[in-house]
Amino acid sequence: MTNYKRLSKFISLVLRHRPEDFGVVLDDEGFADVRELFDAVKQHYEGHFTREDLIYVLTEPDRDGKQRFELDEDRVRALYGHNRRAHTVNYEPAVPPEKLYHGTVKKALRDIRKQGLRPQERQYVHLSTTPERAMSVGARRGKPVLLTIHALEAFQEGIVFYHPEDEHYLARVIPVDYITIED
Ligand code: HQG
Repeated sequence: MTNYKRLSKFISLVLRHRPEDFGVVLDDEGFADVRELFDAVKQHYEGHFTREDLIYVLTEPDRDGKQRFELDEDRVRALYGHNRRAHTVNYEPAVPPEKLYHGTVKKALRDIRKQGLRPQERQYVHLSTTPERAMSVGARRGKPVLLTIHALEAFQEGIVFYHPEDEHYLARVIPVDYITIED
């Protein structure tokens, strides 16, 4: 793993999952103070990374093309992916496109057919704007299965969507009525 990838994973751990374990406090929109985050990095890596390294990782898309963080002057947040045990992160609602996609694996299908998509350990269900990205998300867990989400119809019937960055939409739950399983 490159050094920047290691640093990016650590920042995701702090900002999405365990801020309090590293002395970082998040506000209602998930923002932390950059100084606090840098203190956590310094302590964890014993000075191995500079502030410039941190700013680079926060601002540049990763090698997989994903923008995971948002820097706003002296504040920073993870754009998505927050753990349900972390401080709840709120977003502005957004109108989704007609279709969105979610990649999952076969063994989850039984529960998804019963319950729809649920956030599991995260705060929101993560939906992709392209089938390709959804399949690569699903492939992290095994042979991927593509779900098509009839997002605009769900929105028109009251499901609230959020759009933290270009490739993701988020929702609290996607009822099964709006899901087509492509298998
Ligand atoms: C499944 C990464 C049973 C769901 C990715 C998934 C993404 C259910 C797993 C982002 C279910 C949760 C999030 C239900 C959903 N019963 N299983 N009712 N509803 N599931 O990792 O969407 O690279 O929490 O299909 O790229 O896979 O880290 O969510 O398989 O954008 O930046 O439960 O994380 O981003 O898995 O991935 P996850 P996800 P990063």
